[in-house]
Amino acid sequence: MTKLMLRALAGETLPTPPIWMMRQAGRYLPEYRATRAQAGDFLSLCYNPELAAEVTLQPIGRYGFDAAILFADILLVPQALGADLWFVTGEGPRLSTITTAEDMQRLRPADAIHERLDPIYQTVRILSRELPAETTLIGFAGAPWTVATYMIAGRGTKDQGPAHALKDTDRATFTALIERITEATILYLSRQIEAGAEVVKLFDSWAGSLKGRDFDDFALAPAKRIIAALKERHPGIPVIAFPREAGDRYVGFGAAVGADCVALDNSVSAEWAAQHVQVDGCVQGNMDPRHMVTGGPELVAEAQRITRALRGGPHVFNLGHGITPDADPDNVARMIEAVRSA
Ligand code: 1CP
Repeated sequence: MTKLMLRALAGETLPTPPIWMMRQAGRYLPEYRATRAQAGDFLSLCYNPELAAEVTLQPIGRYGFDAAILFADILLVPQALGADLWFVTGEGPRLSTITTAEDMQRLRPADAIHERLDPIYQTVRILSRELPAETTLIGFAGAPWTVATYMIAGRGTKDQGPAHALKDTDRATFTALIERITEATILYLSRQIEAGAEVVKLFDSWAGSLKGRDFDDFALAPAKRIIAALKERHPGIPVIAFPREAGDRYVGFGAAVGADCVALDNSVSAEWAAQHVQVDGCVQGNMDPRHMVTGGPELVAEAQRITRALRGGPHVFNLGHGITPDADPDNVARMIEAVRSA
């Protein structure tokens, strides 16, 4: 019996969709906070295979999700390429910046990443051994544009201004950076697959700020190249692409990049997605994560509305973005119950 998640990704229309949740291992869970404290800090947790596997398994044990996502971060790739990375409590990530050709020259070659990322592959190996038989293991990486926005600005930004500025004023440096991240991402995801990841997801969290040709060149083209390379090395590996806030560019995106599933953020309606995106294949999403904070009858109604709207084709139930630290863990159980009884 094939796992529910893999059946949906293969294009099967199911009576009940598989369910998992972005950031399902995270600060809203007391057991996550305890393990993170034991590790010392967030990055130490990412690089500790036993503890990273433990936090990945926590939401599976508590809720019985259909998929587990490797506990790591998209910013480990920049660090493996030689950028400095640290987290400021209450603020978020900080990195040394890449804004000139000289900065680019100081980065390490793509194939040097494994040295630093080896503990991540070890986490995947532990998980592929320890996950329940019905649970699918998802590996992931950031898409090149999103990773580049952090490497150029040295932090998270509202409008990705510094990355747009480099793109528009020093195209050669910008495209060299996109190229380096693309190569590193292919190598990184290949190793995750070899270690036991059964699906990989590409997070392009800031795809929505790319417009027109920029979207084609820096969201679509790199995703297409990464997916083609992964499928050549690992025939049949399912890939989920998440061009967050792509809006009308969601239409045709999955087919254009060769993804098996397109993850939807909550700025598009499930009804619209059923008509315009799911016609091409599996979609994932897309409940607003704020319902995990507010709960109540609205949570149940929303989970059931989305499930029903996407019931006519292959669907993986998820949120439109990560669950937030202020969410109530009981609301997660209510969401799962609502989806499974819709
Ligand atoms: O304090 C803490 O414990 C850290 C909070 C945290 C967590 C739980 C960060 C810092 N990263 C993670 C884990 C993480 N990040 C996962 C693990 C698996 C899971 O989902 O359970 C994944 C898939 C990510 C992916 C990620 N990291 C993205 C893409 C998805 C998205 O949320 O849009 C991005 C943009 C990041 C960068 C990042 N890492 C952490 C934070 C707070 C951020 C966002 C920074 C910002 O833009 O301000």
